[in-house]
Amino acid sequence: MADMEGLAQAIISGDAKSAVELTQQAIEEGVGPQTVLNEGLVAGMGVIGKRFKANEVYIPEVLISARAMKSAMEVLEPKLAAAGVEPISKALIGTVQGDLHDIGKNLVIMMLKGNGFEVIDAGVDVSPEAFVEKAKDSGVKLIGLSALLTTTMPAMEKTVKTLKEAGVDAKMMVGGAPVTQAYADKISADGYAPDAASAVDLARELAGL
Ligand code: B1M
Repeated sequence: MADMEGLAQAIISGDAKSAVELTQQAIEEGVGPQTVLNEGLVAGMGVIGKRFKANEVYIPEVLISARAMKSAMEVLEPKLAAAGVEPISKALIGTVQGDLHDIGKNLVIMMLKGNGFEVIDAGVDVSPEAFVEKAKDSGVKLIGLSALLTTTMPAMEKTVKTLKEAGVDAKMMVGGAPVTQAYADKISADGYAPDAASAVDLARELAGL
């Protein structure tokens, strides 16, 4: 029987092998990929986040959990993507310059893919100029910026400004733990989403769907 608690625990203890096995097992048993994502992977990472904040675990443990989550995500991603048929729109998403956090960004990407978007993953530590280049090359009409550090939020503002100055005609959505609606308004982004599920709703709205 699908073991979501065990999967969350595998993420917490950073056991990539079990995380992958339990993810595969759940999918084989017909558990929906979004349930596996929310009740297993995100739940486990949430616990690690709280423990990290309370100084109960440190960066190496967090990193090991993050790797376990990434491995399980590799199994889950095609299943989420398979839920979509033809891409309903195309988006470019990356973590801003100076910021290496990519778990939230990857979740947003997976959720968007699972909801029928084609997504170009720009990666992490993406400079404003690299965003401009990728946006122009791909012709996307939707760009997503993620930031997890208060110190990289200015890079988010700079990226929005640089994209606009370069004449990139795309809607820009922002997110990440320290980002707020007020900040999105301040930097003239087109929208803010607090989590991956709302990011899908926002992306649909900004894409005019
Ligand atoms: Co970092 N880190 N970290 N870290 N880390 C935080 C963010 C921190 C809050 C921890 C803390 O002190 N309590 C803190 C930031 C403090 C601040 O700025 N206010 C912090 C720090 C300080 C640092 C370092 C500076 C630590 C150091 O070296 N001294 C360093 C910086 C490295 C860098 O980026 N240059 C660092 C490093 C790391 C690791 C490498 C160890 C690892 C990252 C691994 C990886 O991403 N591959 C890591 C992790 C894992 C965390 C915590 C524990 C978890 C982050 C995470 O993945 N959360 C985090 C503490 C915490 O959050 N409690 C912390 C789970 C993820 C699903 O949530 O990313 O918020 P989140 O994404 C959500 C939403 O925000 C939203 O949807 C997602 C899903 O619902 N969302 C979007 C995200 N992007 C979006 C984009 C959108 C829309 C919604 O539209 C485009």
